[in-house]
Amino acid sequence: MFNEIYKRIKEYNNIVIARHIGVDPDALCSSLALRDSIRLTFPNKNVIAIGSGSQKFGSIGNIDKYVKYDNALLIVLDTPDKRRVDTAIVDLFDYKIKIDHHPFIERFCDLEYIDDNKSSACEIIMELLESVDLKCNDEIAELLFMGVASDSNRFLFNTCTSSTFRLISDYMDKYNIDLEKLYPKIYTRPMEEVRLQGYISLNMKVTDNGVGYAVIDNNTQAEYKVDSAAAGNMINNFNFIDGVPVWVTITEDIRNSIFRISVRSRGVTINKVCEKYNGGGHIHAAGARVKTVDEALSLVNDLDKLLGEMKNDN
Ligand SMILES: [Mn+2]
Repeated sequence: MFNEIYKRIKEYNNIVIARHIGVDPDALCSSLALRDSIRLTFPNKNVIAIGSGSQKFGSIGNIDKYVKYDNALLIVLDTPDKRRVDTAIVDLFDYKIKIDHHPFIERFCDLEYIDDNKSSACEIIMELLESVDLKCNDEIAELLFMGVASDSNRFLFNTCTSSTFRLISDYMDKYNIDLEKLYPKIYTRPMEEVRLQGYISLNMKVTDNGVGYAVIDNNTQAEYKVDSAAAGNMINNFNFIDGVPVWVTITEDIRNSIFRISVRSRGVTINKVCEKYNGGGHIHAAGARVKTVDEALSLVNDLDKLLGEMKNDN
């Protein structure tokens, strides 16, 4: 499959690389790394990596403005379904390739490479670059490292396999990856977010069966001077709470009149519940969007029931 992907990259002079909305370091780094690798290998091609900008991750690299090319190849990274593709009008392209590590949702590309056992889209791009004649350099290697480190929450998850560590090791042998220089690019946060984290810690409620949840409404976001995206990104900071194997943030997004729900878990499959509420994701990291707090609390209740059933089974 990597050879087929490479063949298409070689064939097209205009290549647009897209990724999911609500950008995170894996989506951003995989698209910038693949763009820079294709540019390095084929300096005469037009290659752009598009999507809405990100202030938080601005220091990672520059996103390109969307250009409508004729006869273009679209490569969608880290995105399982068409409605979550950021900016690119998918149907405008001659040929479409998807490279993803999310559980399969729908087919919308001509060629789809999906491996949901992988830690990150960046890990798949690492393999791709090692398998075909696409070039790499220190900067590209650093981007790929950041995506793997970020999506695996610094190698916490079982998606990190011997193959992940072998790839990281290979890249560290071949390229200069400066860990102390790159971690601040993905982990530096404003003091307001740290203070909001304190608010969530103090206000998290825990259901009978161990679902921790916090509602971060618009007033709270205003009080702590954070936006809804920043508030939603807090979720990964609440792992390893004793007696709380599932934890949830419910963030009001007043601009879109919705509540964004982020769910994380240890050892509990939570994406199926999220799918019932206009969402989905990985088995231990998923999300949903609902219109009201009541719907969000109903999702929390479903997760609580799930934990209750698991307790009864044991
Ligand atoms: Mn990812």
